[in-house]
Formats: sequence, C-alpha cells, structure tokens
Amino acid sequence: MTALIRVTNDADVDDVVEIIERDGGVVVEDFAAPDTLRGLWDDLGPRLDATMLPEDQFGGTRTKRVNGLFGRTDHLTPVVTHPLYLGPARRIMQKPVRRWVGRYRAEITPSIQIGVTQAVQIMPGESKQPLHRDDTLHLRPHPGPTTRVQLMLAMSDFTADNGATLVIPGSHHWDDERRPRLEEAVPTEMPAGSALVWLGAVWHAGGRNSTDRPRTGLTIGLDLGNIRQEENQYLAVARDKVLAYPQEVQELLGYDLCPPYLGWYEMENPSTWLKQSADRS
Ligand SMILES: O=C(O)CCC(=O)C(=O)O
Ligand SMILES: [Fe+2]
Repeated sequence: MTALIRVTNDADVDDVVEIIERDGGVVVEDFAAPDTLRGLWDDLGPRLDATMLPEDQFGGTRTKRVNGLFGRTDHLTPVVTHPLYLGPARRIMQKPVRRWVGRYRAEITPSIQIGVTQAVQIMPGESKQPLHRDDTLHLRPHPGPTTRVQLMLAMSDFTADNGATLVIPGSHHWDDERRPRLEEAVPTEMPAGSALVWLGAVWHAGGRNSTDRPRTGLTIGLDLGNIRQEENQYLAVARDKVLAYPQEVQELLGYDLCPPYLGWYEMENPSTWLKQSADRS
C-alpha cells in the first residue's frame, strides 16, 4: 500500500475533500503554527508527564492519554477551525437532506460537533494497537455516510518506528465483513506540526514504539451533530472556559442546535442560554 497523499497547508479545500473521500485521509504539512505547537506543549506536556500508565489493553499499557483538551489549553481554536480540517469536515458531513414537513419539502442540514479530544503519548516499548475504526462507536453500517472526521496533530515527529499512526488507505469503502490485515496498513510519517485528517471509517491503529523516546499526538474527532459525543464536552469543559471561546468553537463544543431541532434547552438554541449565562456572570 502506498502512504497517504501530503498537501501543503494552503491547499484548496475542494482538492483536499476529493482526496479524503477517495483515500480516506490526507496529511496536511505544517498544519499548526510553531507558536500553537509550543502553547500546546506548555499546557499539555506537564499533564502528560504526570499521567500514569493505564491498565487498559485496547488503549495500550504504555500509552498515556489526556482528555478534555478544550478545558486544559487555550491553543486549540486555530487547530479545530483550521480551514483544512473544519472545512473538509463540514463539507463531508453537513450534507443537506430533504424531508416533508406538512406541505413543505424542507432542506435540513445537520450540524457537526466535537466528539472527542485526546493527547496520545505512545511510550517506548508500546506495541501496536489493534486495527479499528473509530466510528465503530456510532454503530452505523459501512460503507455509509461519514459520521466522524478526525485529526491527529503530530506534537512530536511521527516515524515508522516510534508509533506513527498506521492507516489502511481506502478502507472506509469496505463493508463490515472485510477484516483488515496488518500488511495493508501504512505508517503515517510526518514531522511535528503536521497533521493527519482522516475519516472515522478508516481502519487504523497507533503503531509500535521501538525507539527510546515518546511519540506524542493530539487527536480531535468532529462528529455529525445528531450523534452522541464520545467524550461528554458539557462535563469536560467548564462553563467559564466555554465562554472564553469564539462562538464557532462554542457551537462545536455542543452549544448549538442540530437542525431541525435536536439539543434544545427550554425550547431554545443552547447558544442563547450560553449568551444569557455570560451576561449574568
Ligand atoms: O495514537 C495513534 O496514533 C492512534 C490512536 C487511536 O487510533 C485510538 O486510540 O483510537
Ligand atoms: Fe483510533
């Protein structure tokens, strides 16, 4: 298998969408600005250092994970709103559907939301994770409409021998019967600051780290707005932190309606309530 295509960070969104829909993913070079990467390390590095290794088997026994990232760092706005992440995520998932409502044929476009955030630090000696599809959580049949567009930002260099994410290009087209084989997977090698943008239906795994240094990545899942968040953002991000984000990020954190009417509070868009709570504080 050949590795995923690489694009520069000013590539055309249409081209990137076409690549992702065909291959299942793409690598965006120099995705995060050096200041952003430094800020992420300043905020998350000490937390990773203090994190114990888990007993978990699926997630690995030598892999550290730090969650709730929008509450733990202020440096994620340019990451989640990056035109080559949010742009393709919107284009791929926010497809309008037409439904009769009384005598009208309504065109309804779903929202998208942040479904999971995690820093993943694969320590020396960790073995390969089992191949999986992250959208298995959603229990939708494959192939089918995309319910997750995911990001893996390399916070350190990703190499074939330090645990670079293994990806099977094109595997989002497979049905639910076909079993993935390790020989089909290719490591997503990329320098720190670059990012892998891939679909939730693509078979992948964290790789084996046979070096003597950790491999650190930061992942975000953007999900269709009518699916339950994997990581509960309402609990993960304290309200004062939510209020400090620009409106677009607040909406992505879940303070928004998924049209026509999912997620209301007192029959209003939760963003209305969030604004009122900002006025009161
Ligand atoms: O760390 C990685 O490269 C991938 C991790 C992963 O796929 C997961 O934990 O679901
Ligand atoms: Fe995964």
